[in-house]
Amino acid sequence: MEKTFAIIKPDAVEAKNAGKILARIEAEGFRVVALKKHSISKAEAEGFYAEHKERGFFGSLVSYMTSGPVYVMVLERENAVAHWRAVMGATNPANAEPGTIRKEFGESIARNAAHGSAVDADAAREVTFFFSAA
Ligand code: 3AN
Repeated sequence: MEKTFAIIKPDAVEAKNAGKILARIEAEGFRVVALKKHSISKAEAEGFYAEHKERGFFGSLVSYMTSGPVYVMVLERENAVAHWRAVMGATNPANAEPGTIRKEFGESIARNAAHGSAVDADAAREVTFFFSAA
């Protein structure tokens, strides 16, 4: 069994889509290992997205991720990292496949409803970023 880290982002929580996204997570066979509603601080957002700090959208990304509460989660199933990325769909909802979370709930590339770790090593780092033990 593999674990991944996921966020239901501020736009989806604000739009009351968190329950629908959680239902989809369960329908996809994930076990929710850990879950908390959390208001991300500026320092946390800057650390979490440090790989993007030179990008033009970094400031707006940090503002957006701190604009309202999120749900942070540890999810487990076989092939969890790749499967959650597939269920989320492409970063830009306009390019996401029909039936994916970002196609259904994402507003734009900047407000795209969900986060998922890109690779195993990121998942391990991201889980420990928000959870002391999982
Ligand atoms: P993903 O979340 O699909 O791994 P990344 O790691 O390239 O995508 O980007 C992290 C986050 O930064 C995205 N989820 C999105 O919210 C934001 N982002 C990425 N590219 C852009 C962009 N061109 N303009 C605005 N925000 C962006």
